[in-house]
Amino acid sequence: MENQFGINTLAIHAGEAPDPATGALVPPLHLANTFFLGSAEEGAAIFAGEKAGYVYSRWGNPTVDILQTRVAALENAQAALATASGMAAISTALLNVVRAGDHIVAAKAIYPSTFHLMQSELHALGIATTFVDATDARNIERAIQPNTKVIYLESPGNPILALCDLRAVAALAKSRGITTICDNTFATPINQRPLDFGIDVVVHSATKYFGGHGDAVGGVIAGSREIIKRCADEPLRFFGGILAPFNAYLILRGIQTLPLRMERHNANAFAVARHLEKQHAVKWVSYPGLESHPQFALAQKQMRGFGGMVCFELHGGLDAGAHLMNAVKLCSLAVSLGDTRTLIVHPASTTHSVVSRAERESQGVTDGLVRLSVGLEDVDDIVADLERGLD
Ligand code: LCS
Repeated sequence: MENQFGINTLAIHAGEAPDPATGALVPPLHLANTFFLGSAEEGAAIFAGEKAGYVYSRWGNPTVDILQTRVAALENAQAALATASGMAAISTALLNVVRAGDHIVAAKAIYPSTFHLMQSELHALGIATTFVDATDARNIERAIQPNTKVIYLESPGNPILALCDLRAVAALAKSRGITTICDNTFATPINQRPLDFGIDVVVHSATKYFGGHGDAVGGVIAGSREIIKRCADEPLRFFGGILAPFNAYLILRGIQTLPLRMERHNANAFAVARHLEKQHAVKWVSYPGLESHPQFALAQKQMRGFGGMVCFELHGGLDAGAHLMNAVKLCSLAVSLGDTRTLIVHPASTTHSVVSRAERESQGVTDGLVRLSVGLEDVDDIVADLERGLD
């Protein structure tokens, strides 16, 4: 199907067929934990891998399978694997490759829980990480050690929207036999497809744009058949971070409108970013579609749209950030992103409060930084709400 249809069609149809039992066009929600094996002989054949069949929902579920096929089609991947959350996708993708004694090179301007996972949890398992400014591939190259097994990227990165040159990093990693993993949550496959640039594995928090309505936590890994099979058969099956079928159903429902929603997210965020650039209270704005973005040229090269995330620095630091959070009415003061509604957050006091001040500032997360997940409302209403706060 991937080769025949455009991305709008795939978002609606990939992985689906009318239910053979009923003809229902909406994918059935299979809640069964366990599946009838038929007979001792059929059961043995399924267990031996000689016959296809579901056994137990932690090993595979028909509703979850539809989501996996759909995301694989959107990311131009051979296969995909759904997980309980974005963090489950990231930890599964990493633990699929790294063992005690191995080393990771990671972009430093990334989602703080991912940073923590590597810096603390994986560190405790004997897996070391060097964090670098990944906006320059040469910094990644310099950090590679003989035991480096993974290069981990997030582009655009959370929250300051720094980009990584996906093609350059993929080429560098391939020449050294290192696996590349890229978190594509902010861009979505509508705006960027890392595998097309040679990246090995894409991870997503499906909690965000995929679901799109703020009502289902989930994650997805996409990559080669071989990598995905290993993730499914080993870390996911035994650490157990699988996606619940109901959340798969909700995320599948969300993905049908992903291309349409991303068009509006892209347009609204662009307009808000341009508007913010003209405000006296704003020191700078980061949005990959603005000419003022330090990697504007790279954004033009590897992104088809620039996404719904905008961040900006207020002149007044912490106090100005707090004032804006309290003054806005339409924008909801809340973490997360990718919802239909506009969400606003002040990272220094929330998402990044777990990161030390020095680390936070080295990632560009200063006291006056504000992050917006621009929603699908009328853009004039979003702008008017922000103006009220900035006044
Ligand atoms: N990757 C990125 C880029 C994220 O922004 C997040 C969550 C995750 C992975 C983890 O996904 P989850 O396990 O929550 O599904 N980002 C959040 C944020 O910026 N605020 O709240 C959550």
